[in-house]
Amino acid sequence: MSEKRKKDIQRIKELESINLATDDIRDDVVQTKMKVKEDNELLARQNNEELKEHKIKSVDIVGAIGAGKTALIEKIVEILSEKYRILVICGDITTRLDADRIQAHNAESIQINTGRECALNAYHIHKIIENKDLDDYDLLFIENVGNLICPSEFTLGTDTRITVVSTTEGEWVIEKHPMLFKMSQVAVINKIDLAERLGTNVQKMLKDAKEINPDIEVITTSAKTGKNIDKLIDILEL
Ligand SMILES: Nc1nc2c(ncn2[C@@H]2O[C@H](COP(=O)(O)OP(=O)(O)OP(=O)(O)O)[C@@H](O)[C@H]2O)c(=O)[nH]1
Ligand SMILES: [Mg+2]
Repeated sequence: MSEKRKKDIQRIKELESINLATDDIRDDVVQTKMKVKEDNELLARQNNEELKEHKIKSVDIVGAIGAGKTALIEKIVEILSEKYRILVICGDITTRLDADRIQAHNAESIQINTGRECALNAYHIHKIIENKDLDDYDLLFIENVGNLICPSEFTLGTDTRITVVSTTEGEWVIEKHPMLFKMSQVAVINKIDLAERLGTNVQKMLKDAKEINPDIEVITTSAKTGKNIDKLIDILEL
């Protein structure tokens, strides 16, 4: 085992020691978790290759509960549904609410109910794309389960990941959840229409995102008023 891997395992053991049962099984649990992550990465790469083979551009949207992920997708598909054949996959613990909202904007949508799982994984997406005729689509959006932590464990195989937070979550939300910003290409600070009334320090949020990931594109939007939705579409090169 390489020194780097040993260090990784030690770090995970320290971080997770409270959650893990007893010393004798701790190594096994850590190894299993790492294996699950590796397998997920492999499948995510396969998903991406398959989507690319069919010339499908793909974007997944992660973010806190209620930050406006579905509302943003509704606005985006409203604008793009004439130009692209769009498939939207929505992840939620239960219900078909988000898929139904999106379907009303002329985009085919599929709901995955994850039950007790707090994020989608590459296998969920793999199961859908292997059962679809991918020649029927140009663009895929995936809305993950509302959560700022779990989706960082699993990539899905999309070209671009967007992390969405909103002004209602307070100006510390980005600083407190760095993982998803590190692995995303775009950060959206939504509900900008409410920032003034709430007194949220949006400048701090913009600065935090850039400090965590200097390469990330950061944009403020309002899915309610439509502000900067066109700019977001430009950033996504759609
Ligand atoms: N004022 C304002 N409200 C918004 C905005 N975007 C979304 N909302 C509202 O915020 C609530 C949650 O929006 P959703 O789009 O359901 O959020 P979500 O991130 O998809 O939520 P989950 O899928 O449950 O995690 C709804 O009542 C939206 O109408 C915005 O930019 N401004
Ligand atoms: Mg939603």
